[in-house]
Formats: sequence, C-alpha cells, structure tokens
Amino acid sequence: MTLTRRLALAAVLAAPLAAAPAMAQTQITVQHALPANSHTGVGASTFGQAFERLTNGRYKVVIQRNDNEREMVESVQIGTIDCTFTSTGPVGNFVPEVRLFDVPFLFRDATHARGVLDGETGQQVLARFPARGLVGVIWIENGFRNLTNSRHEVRTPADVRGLKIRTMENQVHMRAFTTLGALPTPMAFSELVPALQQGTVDGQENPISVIVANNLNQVQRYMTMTRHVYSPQVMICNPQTVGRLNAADRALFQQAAVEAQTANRARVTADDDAGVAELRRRGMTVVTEVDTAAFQAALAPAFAEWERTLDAATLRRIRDWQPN
Ligand code: EAX
Repeated sequence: MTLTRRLALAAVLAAPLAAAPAMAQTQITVQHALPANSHTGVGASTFGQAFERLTNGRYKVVIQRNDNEREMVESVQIGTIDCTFTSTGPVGNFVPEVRLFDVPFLFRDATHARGVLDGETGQQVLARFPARGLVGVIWIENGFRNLTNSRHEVRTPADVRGLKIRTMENQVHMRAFTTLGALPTPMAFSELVPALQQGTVDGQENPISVIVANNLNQVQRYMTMTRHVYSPQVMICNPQTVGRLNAADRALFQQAAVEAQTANRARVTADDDAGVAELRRRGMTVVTEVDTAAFQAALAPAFAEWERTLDAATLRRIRDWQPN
C-alpha cells in the first residue's frame, strides 16, 4: 500500500470516531420531596445546573420527586439513586448524631443555625455519614417549623394538649410533642395531606416554605408561629457516586453544592418574609403571638432527657455559638 493510500484509509477509519460525541455523559440522579418551585426544588435544580455548567456538560443531573424521605435515604444507601436533598426527619435513624440538630429551641435564628451547620460542629456531624454508608455533602435547610391545625387557635402549650399531630419519623420531635401532651403520629410526608383530609390527624408542623409550596392551607385552618424547631435539610449522596469523581470533579461537585445551599437559603428567607401575609391571603388564621417561654418550660423534661441521651457537651457548644 502506498503512503497516500494508507493515509486515506486511516482517514476513513477515523471518520466515524471524529463524528461521535467527544465523551459520554455521566448521569447523576437527585431526588427530593417538594415541588420544583420550592426552596428544596430550587436547591436541587441549582445544584444540577451548576454541576452541568462547571463540568461543561460531562455530567447530566436528573432531578426527581419522591415525597418519602426515608425511602430516598435508603435508595441512596443502596445506590439506586445518587443523591437526595432531604430534611433531617428520618436521617437520625441512619446517622444518630444528626439528632442533635433536631432538638427544639436549640437555634435562636437562621444565622445561628447556618453558622453552626457550616462551622466545626456541622462538619463533624457530616463526617459521621460515611460510617453509615452515606456521604453528607452539605447542609441546606427547610427553616423553622410552625404548628398548624384544624381545630382551634394555639397560643400556649395548654392549647396543644390532646391534638393529634403528624410528626416526621423522628424520635426527638415525637418526644417533644408527647411532652407537650399532644398525640404525635409519625408518618412520611407522602401520607400527610390524605391524613389531614381524612381527619386522621388534627395538625402538623412544617416551615412556612413547605406549607406555602404544598398548599397546606387547603387542609389546615390555623397556623401558629411556634418556630419550635429549626429543620435542617442535608444533601446526601451514595459513597460510590462520590468516589467515582476524580479530585477536580469532586471540587466542582462541592462548588455546585455550595451554589445550591445559597439558592436554597435565600428562598427560605424570602418564603419566611412573605409567608404570613401569603397564608392569610389564602384564608388561614395566623397566630403570631406565641408564649415561647411557656413552650420551652413545658419541654423541660424532654430537654433533661436529651441532655442524657444526646451529646450534652455538643449541645452546650451549639447553644453557646456566637457569630464572629
Ligand atoms: O422536607 O416531612 C416533612 O415534614 C418535611 O419537612 C418535608 O417533607 C420537607
């Protein structure tokens, strides 16, 4: 074969390769529980867009909804999905140290909560995830939870007595409501609206962001700004998914997660600011005067128990946290 012929043949053989896409896309599946137009939906889509952009499209992020948070964490653990954005509701059942952050009235405000979660204590708890077959990527949030119900206005702990309240599948939250004299009924978020519609429970508690995004005003008449507990969310991924990323892509992954966190928190702040007026506009009776000190006092036996069963030194460190 002459050199010319050999070159021509080489060109023909190379042609199909040149026409093929430069590189196959790797797909990352992310599930979360709320509508696309919510603080969590915005967080997830921001992550997806950022990671696709930062990797020049080498990765494709597929966002799906699944309103059973325990199921999502299990799916991440087995690897049928790559990541979830979930509240800490069920997460303490997988990584017990997370329960520290589920204690009522622990965080004074969003600055306190975000500061602790982004700081040493939050990072130490994320470092506990790998021992449970999970990677805790970053803390995002749901916001401060408020109590809603269909029976009457709640202002004091006495008003909560006897109410059947749906809680998350979270033993710290359940203990709090038992201590207040309510009847906590744990269930997945997917079961919440039917349970409220059928009257299986009288009430529930969630941040304004969740109440607004899911139109819970359609099934609940009263909301009280109890802000009884801060509700973190966390981005959790499968260890193999993260392990497959090379160091450079791992850094981009984290950068995308930080963008998601920023978008998510900004949306929670905006929802909180506009939420009371919005829910009143939708017909809810919103009680803003709450005897917070009375709620805290009523929880004293539960606080004493958590001092024993959770890490008391870390709880103190969280309470003592101050902004720089
Ligand atoms: O994470 O289950 C709950 O009440 C959660 O706050 C909700 O699904 C969003």
